[in-house]
Amino acid sequence: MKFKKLVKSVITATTVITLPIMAAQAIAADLTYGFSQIGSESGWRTSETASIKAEAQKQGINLKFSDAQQKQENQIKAVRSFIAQGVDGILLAPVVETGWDQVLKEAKRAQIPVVLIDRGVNSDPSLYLTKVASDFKEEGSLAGAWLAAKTNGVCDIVELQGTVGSSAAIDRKEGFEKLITNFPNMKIIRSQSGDFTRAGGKQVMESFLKAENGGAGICAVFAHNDDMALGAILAIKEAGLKPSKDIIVVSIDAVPDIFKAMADGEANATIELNPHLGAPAFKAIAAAKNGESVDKWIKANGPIYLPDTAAAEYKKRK
Ligand code: GZL
Repeated sequence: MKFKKLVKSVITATTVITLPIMAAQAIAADLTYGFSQIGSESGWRTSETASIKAEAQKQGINLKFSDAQQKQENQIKAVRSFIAQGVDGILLAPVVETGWDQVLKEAKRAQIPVVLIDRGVNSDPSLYLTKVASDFKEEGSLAGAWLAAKTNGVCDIVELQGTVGSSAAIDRKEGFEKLITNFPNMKIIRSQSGDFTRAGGKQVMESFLKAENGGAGICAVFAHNDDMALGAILAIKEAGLKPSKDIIVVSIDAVPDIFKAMADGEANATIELNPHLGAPAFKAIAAAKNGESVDKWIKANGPIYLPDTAAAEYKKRK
């Protein structure tokens, strides 16, 4: 009798737990979101896309995905298409900060909540539900502070900027520059966009090396993302120099390959950028639909990683 009672209570308990989960998934299953993604320009971007798609699948959300190949006009077209399809919510990773007012007004008029993913816009905050993104100024400031400590505040720096006009590039630059103004002997001697790609980082670094006497005048390269840093490392090696020794390499994203470069003694530091932005985005839309207030900025900043833990981190992340 006792065993039967135990089995019965376990079945009841499981049913009690399972039902709400099934109900939640059932509710989620009726949800359709549109996701306008920038592209696949970097390792970080592709892992962010994979993470958001996985989270949607886990929650039983139907996610309509659009890859804009880094073109704003493709993103605007995608958002308009999501509005026409009457989706329940829109995730938008805005490639640049400007030019979104009109399409965000159209989404608002259609009463479809828009969540900015990863980057920001300079539109009125009333036009979107929230922004789920890192504080890029903090990332730039952290990179600058680490470099100042590494070089005792004496360093001529070349900078590989991200996509021109993107909030990530604008704010990382601002944070880094603001920090190094505290050190009179730290200055950015050359700065140009590599568009967040490896090829772009390599090409621009090659031009910096040529312009700076083969690299003799360069103490460090600050790259707005790891992919450009990895391209720069190739250029530094092709110029016959040792990356991380002759030229210090500091960047942002914490993609697996930068950990490999650090473990191989070719890079010095990376700041983690959280790619798992799906769960907080979906939670914000659900909260808004539930009549709850949602912060205008849901931050997701990460720590700095150095060579001492790189091999272990690479093993974990590759
Ligand atoms: C920053 C993000 C940047 C990454 C790059 O949040 O927008 O875009 O740092 C990516 O890797 O291209």
